[in-house]
Amino acid sequence: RSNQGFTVFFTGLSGSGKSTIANALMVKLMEMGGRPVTLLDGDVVRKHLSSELGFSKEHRDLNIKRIGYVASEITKNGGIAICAPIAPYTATRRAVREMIEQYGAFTEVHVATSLEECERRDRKGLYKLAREGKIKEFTGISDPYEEPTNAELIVETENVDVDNCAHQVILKLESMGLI
Ligand code: GGZ
Repeated sequence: RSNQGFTVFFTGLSGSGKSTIANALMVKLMEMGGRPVTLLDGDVVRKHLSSELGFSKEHRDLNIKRIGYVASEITKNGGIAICAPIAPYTATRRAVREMIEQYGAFTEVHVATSLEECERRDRKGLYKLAREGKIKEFTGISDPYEEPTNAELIVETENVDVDNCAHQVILKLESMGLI
């Protein structure tokens, strides 16, 4: 198996299941041993790396570029980076891809839970607040989400459990010769 570093970059709406799948993937990759695995989850990054940022296009882009930079350093050093932000803009995702592909592989995973389903679940009550106008610039409601067209993998979460979604990523990484 190869020793090159790589990044798995999840993108999808708030509440799509990115964090949950990313966590399950992290556990599976850690169990395999070998390279260190670093999870850069949206919430954690916003707390520790992007605490001054809001949700304007400029701030989202800066947030994603910071995540991309950290992931590129991990990838360069032979590690595994798992990123799980919304990353709503195609051009920004492409910029991160280009930064990381200088050093290793980049696998974009679209967690393609529909807006209807995310809003139906509304795990944190944010969609309700967004509909009421109490959260501005909310992705999918009052702010854009540009659907990926070149993701290495699209996972559906509506009839598939978390473990199965994470396993699909593992299979993709195996087929790419990365693990
Ligand atoms: C989108 C928002 C917003 C707005 C707060 N729009 O479900 P969550 O709570 O835990 O995940 C969302 C998270 C999005 O942060 P990211 O860093 O992933 O976004 S981006 O990639 O666009 O930089 C949500 C919460 O922050 N949240 N306000 N207006 N999500």
